[in-house]
Amino acid sequence: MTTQRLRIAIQKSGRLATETQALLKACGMRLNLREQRLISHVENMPVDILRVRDDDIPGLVMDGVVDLGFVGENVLEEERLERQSKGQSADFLTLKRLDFGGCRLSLAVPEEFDYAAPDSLEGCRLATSYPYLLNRFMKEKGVNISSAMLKGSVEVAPRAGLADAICDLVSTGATLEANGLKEVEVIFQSMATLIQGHRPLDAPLQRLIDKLQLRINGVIQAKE
Ligand code: PRT
Ligand code: ZN
Repeated sequence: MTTQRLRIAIQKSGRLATETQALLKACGMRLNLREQRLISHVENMPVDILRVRDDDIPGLVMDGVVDLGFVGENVLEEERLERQSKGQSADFLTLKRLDFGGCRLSLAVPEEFDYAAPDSLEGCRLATSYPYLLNRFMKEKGVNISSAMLKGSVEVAPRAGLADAICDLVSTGATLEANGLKEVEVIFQSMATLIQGHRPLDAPLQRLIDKLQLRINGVIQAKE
């Protein structure tokens, strides 16, 4: 009988990659991620690391393809809302909100736009990579907008005449400023988070997850 291995999805490269890898190493995993492989075996634990686009991580966890995933809450909540709207399963457990990847999903308008409240955007078109989070917010506020889905270059859409305003991730605000935009509303606060699939696992794998969770708590506490 082959021993079962825990499958963990992490971002391959990007804003979460370095800190996720550092956290796993701090938990005692010997990672060898130099090669460009999709799956890497942890040398000293029954763990396989799957390195993918961050957008794929929530679905991989929700579909039970992997057991754990490290992902931004923005991407996670957008996927959950999309699946919910399509009647697809969107279950998962949050094991730990982490201490990196912090950002906010905000509405931003051109400097000269006269913004007072969300209803200032009535009838406007907003460019975003997060249509479900945006539409949930606007629905709550009772404001009718249309959204233009852009996976990248969202911040240039108003100047390019593609949209009146945007809904995008912000951390320092430098990108907005460089594009003549001002942040007017925060609609979602995000951190990186560790999630687990909802299906029960065999006892040895669940024990490994419990151990990992304790170690992550320890690593984060030690930094505080
Ligand atoms: O290739 P892959 O699909 O995996 O990566 P990606 O390009 O989709 O994502 P990536 O690596 O850019 O971001 C991964 C996650 O990091 C996001 O989903 C968020 O959870 C988190 N995060 C934290 C951020 C930022 N901070 C951030 N600043 N994601 C994006 N940004 C963007 C922001 O939209 C702006 O365009 O970075 C730019 C700089 O931000 P400012 O405000 O500092 O100028
Ligand atoms: Zn992505």
